[in-house]
Amino acid sequence: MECVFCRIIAGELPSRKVYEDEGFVAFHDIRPRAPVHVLVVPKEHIAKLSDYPDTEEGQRRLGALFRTANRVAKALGLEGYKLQVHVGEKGGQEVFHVHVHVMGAP
Ligand code: DGP
Repeated sequence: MECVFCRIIAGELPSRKVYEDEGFVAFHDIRPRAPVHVLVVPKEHIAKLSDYPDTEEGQRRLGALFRTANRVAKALGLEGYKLQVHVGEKGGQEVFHVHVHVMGAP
């Protein structure tokens, strides 16, 4: 397995996990840019946000990603926060497994 986030999800690499359910996991970013900076990651491997199919099913999965990001922010006690997604190399994406950055201060 080459994808670093798939390896974290599989438990092959360590992470500071803050949330997990059947479809998603959230863990602290290794290079935090805010007092609280976690990544919300779907367990399914999908390389980038723009790869979600433009179908009802694709939109449901995309919606679930953002609903989970809100749930994680709430669980971390963040009243206000920033959600960030880098899409593609030219969008600053480094890890090609979809993830939402959740950044804020408790
Ligand atoms: P980006 O692809 O640019 O949206 O950001 C990827 C983020 O993932 C970056 O902020 C650093 C973080 N990251 C990269 N590798 C690891 C890792 O092995 N563990 C953790 N916890 N975070 C990582």
